[in-house]
Amino acid sequence: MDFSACLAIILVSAFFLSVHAIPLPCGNATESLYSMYDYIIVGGGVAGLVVGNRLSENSSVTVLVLEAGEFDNSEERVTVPGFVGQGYNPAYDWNITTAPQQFLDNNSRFYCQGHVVGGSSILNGLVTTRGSSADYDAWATLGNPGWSWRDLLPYFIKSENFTANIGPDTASALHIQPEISKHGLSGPLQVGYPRFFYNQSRNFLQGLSELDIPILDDPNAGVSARGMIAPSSISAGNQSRMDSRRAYLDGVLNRPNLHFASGQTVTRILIRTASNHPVPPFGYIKRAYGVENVTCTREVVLAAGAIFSPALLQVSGIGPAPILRELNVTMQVDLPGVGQNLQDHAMVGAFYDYTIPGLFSTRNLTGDVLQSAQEEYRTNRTGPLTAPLISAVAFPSLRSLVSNWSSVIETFNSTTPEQYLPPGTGRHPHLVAGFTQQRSLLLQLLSRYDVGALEILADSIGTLTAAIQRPFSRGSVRALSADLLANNTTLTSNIRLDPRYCANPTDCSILLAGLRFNTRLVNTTGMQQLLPSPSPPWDAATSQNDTALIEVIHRNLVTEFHPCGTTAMLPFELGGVVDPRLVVYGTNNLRVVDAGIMPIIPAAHLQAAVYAVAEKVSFYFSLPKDIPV
Ligand SMILES: Cc1cc2nc3c(=O)[nH]c(=O)nc-3n(C[C@H](O)[C@H](O)[C@H](O)COP(=O)(O)OP(=O)(O)OC[C@H]3O[C@@H](n4cnc5c(N)ncnc54)[C@H](O)[C@@H]3O)c2cc1C
Ligand SMILES: *[C@@H]1O[C@H](CO)[C@@H](O)[C@H](O)[C@H]1NC(C)=O
Ligand SMILES: *[C@@H]1O[C@H](CO)[C@@H](O)[C@H](O)[C@H]1NC(C)=O
Ligand SMILES: *[C@@H]1O[C@H](CO)[C@@H](O)[C@H](O)[C@H]1NC(C)=O
Ligand SMILES: *[C@@H]1O[C@H](CO)[C@@H](O)[C@H](O)[C@H]1NC(C)=O
Ligand SMILES: *[C@@H]1O[C@H](CO)[C@@H](O)[C@H](O)[C@H]1NC(C)=O
Ligand SMILES: *[C@@H]1O[C@H](CO)[C@@H](O)[C@H](O)[C@H]1NC(C)=O
Ligand SMILES: *[C@@H]1O[C@H](CO)[C@@H](O)[C@H](O)[C@H]1NC(C)=O
Ligand SMILES: *[C@@H]1O[C@H](CO)[C@@H](O)[C@H](O)[C@H]1NC(C)=O
Ligand SMILES: *[C@@H]1O[C@H](CO)[C@@H](O)[C@H](O)[C@H]1NC(C)=O
Ligand SMILES: *[C@@H]1O[C@H](CO)[C@@H](O)[C@H](O)[C@H]1NC(C)=O
Ligand SMILES: *[C@@H]1O[C@H](CO)[C@@H](O)[C@H](O)[C@H]1NC(C)=O
Ligand SMILES: CC(=O)N[C@H]1CO[C@H](CO)[C@@H](O)[C@@H]1O
Repeated sequence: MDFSACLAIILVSAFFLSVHAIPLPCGNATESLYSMYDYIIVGGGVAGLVVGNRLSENSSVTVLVLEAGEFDNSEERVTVPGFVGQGYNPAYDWNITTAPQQFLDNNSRFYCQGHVVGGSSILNGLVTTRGSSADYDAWATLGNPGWSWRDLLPYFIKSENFTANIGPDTASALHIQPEISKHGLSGPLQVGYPRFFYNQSRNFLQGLSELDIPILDDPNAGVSARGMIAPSSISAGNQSRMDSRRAYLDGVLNRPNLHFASGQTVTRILIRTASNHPVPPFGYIKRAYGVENVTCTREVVLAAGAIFSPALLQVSGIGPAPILRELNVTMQVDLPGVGQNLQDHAMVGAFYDYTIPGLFSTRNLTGDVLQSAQEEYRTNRTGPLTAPLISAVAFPSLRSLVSNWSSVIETFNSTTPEQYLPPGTGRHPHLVAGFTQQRSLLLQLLSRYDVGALEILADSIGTLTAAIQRPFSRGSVRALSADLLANNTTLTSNIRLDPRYCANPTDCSILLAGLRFNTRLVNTTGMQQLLPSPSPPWDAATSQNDTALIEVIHRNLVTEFHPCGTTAMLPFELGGVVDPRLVVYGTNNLRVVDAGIMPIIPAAHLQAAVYAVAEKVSFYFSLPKDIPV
């Protein structure tokens, strides 16, 4: 980052401590007593702001958060739930483009990620789902003691202030009967329901019931493989977006020991050797002593998200040896997993066009109708603009999607673990070993009745989107230049993001099963009341033609923007990057805390889990660290 800009910000901000013009030298046990900051957090998104808040609760430590983006201006485009999903918000986006998707149609995909204080929680769809207990039990099974559902539940609760906020009639019509003991009532993040629901949600739930998919009363209580009205990250009273900035930062900016600098793009972590005793297999343990250009720390916390954190590690000398060599950076730690194991929820929307006369949908929100909805929202905080784009969803199990579910599993089981991993660095023996374990877990999970395989998302106009929840494909992220700002461009043009959607064709087959399921769903009595009138390729004829549908999937596949897994919490021999306290292997004071640490993606929208992970690790900071040996 540019030091003069940082200094300017520091000087104009009343809440900053006086700053030493010359950074104090680092290098011995007393360094924290001399340093400007005890903790430097890179990235002020979901995880970074949680950690910044919790660490600075202790007034005896100093914390600096560096965020590349700026503060939003509380524009209605950001805060009003009804405007979510109506086009992206360019001012707050990194504008990433993926590598051409060779297993689809060879086209790149646009990839939204928040470049703003609050990160992607300023852009996201507000959907708040935790997933199933099985999702987190899988994390523990993969070699991460302390990360099962039971271990994480207290932190889901800690982050949340849940208010159902709906009347008894709506509650019973929409099956909203929360299990209060599984919810937080005093956490920073407000979670609740909007004051308006589109009637089509009822048709969707009825249709699911007709197909023997029951509806959950509380989708966040540990079982999620059913239909549901998902809660939203909105404040109950205001009916406006709740994000990590409003939940975790705005209220604590006046803490004298918490410094926040926006507009600061970190380009490298400064790393040196910590001791002269080598620890196999890492060699000399490394220590992070700052970022360019702020120095002296107790710890550096990387919270730049699943795409930027691994790229920052690589340019700082921590990553797969062949990539470090290509980047021509000094190798600090040879960690094959950095930037690998990328997982995401790929999706395809099918449009059935509800044509029943008098239907009210988001399509009606134009002209005078929009104007009066805006007036109603501004005056009363009621009406259609309180409703997010998506709240009616389902996470059906593979068994409930397709009758030949076991042959899908067998097809996958007949492949070898390395077959579909990225070639070269992606097939390092550690990564193959790690994926082998993930694979057997995936097979177990997909055989269960109570675990979702796919998400179906219903909007009000007739789109039923199918999103793969347990992908078998693995992608990668890598820095293309040791200088992330090389060629006078932004970070994003010096990073290659390749999700490798459907690298394993089983993923596209499961999406196909989802689209087939949708044709059954729109054919139910509940859904037929909406008079769906699909045109090709969603009409009856095409939807029976698998060849045609696979072509459509390849052409139309996009994403829920849920990147994770690229700095996985896994044992080192399984391609792990961080240990169960989220300390990077081979270092003694560098942590990663963001979606990248998820070893295997949960069948859920990710934000609730990221908040919980960050709450949990905040507790670990007070404990002595395990130096991995
Ligand atoms: C369009 C969209 C819709 C989504 N919808 C939902 C949804 O409805 N429900 C849900 O649960 N989840 C949703 N998600 C996902 C969810 O928002 C993310 O999983 C979550 O925000 C990830 O948190 P994070 O802390 O890992 O990263 P982020 O929240 O993205 O934060 C990373 C931060 O680091 C900053 N940063 C990156 N590089 C640097 C650098 N070099 N220097 C300084 N700062 C840097 C970024 O600007 C950003 O602020 C959505 C995401 C997107 C993009
Ligand atoms: C530790 O660092 C301080 C500040 O740089 C220095 O004054 C002191 O001599 C150092 N002590 C040791 C043992 O190196
Ligand atoms: C993304 O694009 C928009 C619109 O072109 C621009 O305003 C914004 O600054 C870009 N974001 C970054 C990080 O460059
Ligand atoms: C939790 O939400 C309720 C209802 O909106 C509100 O009254 C209360 O102040 C909130 N508590 C916290 C700690 O934010
Ligand atoms: C690699 O770095 C060394 C030393 O910093 C430099 O001399 C050399 O030119 C670099 N090579 C490339 C290909 O950039
Ligand atoms: C919504 O708009 C459609 C036309 O696009 C119209 O047929 C319908 O009656 C409108 N719904 C309401 C409730 O006004
Ligand atoms: C706000 O609510 C009041 C009371 O229900 C109602 O009379 C008024 O018309 C509403 N205002 C708007 C702009 O909808
Ligand atoms: C996968 O195949 C192995 C043998 O190759 C078999 O032992 C195992 O039961 C299979 N698993 C599933 C879920 O079919
Ligand atoms: C980057 O910009 C600087 C100053 O504008 C210029 O001197 C340099 O040549 C540019 N580098 C590249 C690779 O375009
Ligand atoms: C930067 O520019 C040089 C010279 O134009 C080019 O060779 C190199 O590939 C570019 N790097 C990236 C990351 O685009
Ligand atoms: C729709 O339902 C009708 C009768 O309920 C049935 O004959 C038809 O095959 C179904 N179509 C699909 C695509 O499931
Ligand atoms: C199915 O779709 C493919 C590709 O679009 C097409 O070539 C084929 O004729 C279709 N089959 C039938 C039976 O319509
Ligand atoms: C403006 C400034 O101080 N830039 C420095 C940042 O740090 C790098 C190396 O760590 C120096 O080369 C720059 O001069």
